Amino acid sequence: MKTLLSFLAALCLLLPASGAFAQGTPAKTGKGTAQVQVKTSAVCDMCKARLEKSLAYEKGVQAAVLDVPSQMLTVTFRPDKTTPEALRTAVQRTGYDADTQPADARAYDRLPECCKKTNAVH
Ligand SMILES: [Cu+2]
Repeated sequence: MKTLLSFLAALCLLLPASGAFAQGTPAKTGKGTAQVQVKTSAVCDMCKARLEKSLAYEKGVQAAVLDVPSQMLTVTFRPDKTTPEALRTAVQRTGYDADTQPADARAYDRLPECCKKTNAVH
């Protein structure tokens, strides 16, 4: 598990510095924060905006950044306020798959055609 975590941490560093990190968020894995990566079914920039906004409203979330090409959502959160499970549920409620968990059907139905997971990343 420890190796997996360091692997994920290394991956994060390789991702382009986008949005939240560039705005001077303190140490990425600073005291009292943790990061989780969730593989989503997001396909475009609209999905990115939708997911990042939705996660930003979740309790305990400090930053949420989606990398569209890899469909990976990186969430920085307070482990004393929320859990990776709750964050994955929030992704599902927004209409996207979260790792192996399928999207909430009703939320998914409300997505515009271009955001359906039958589309390729675009
Ligand atoms: Cu979309």
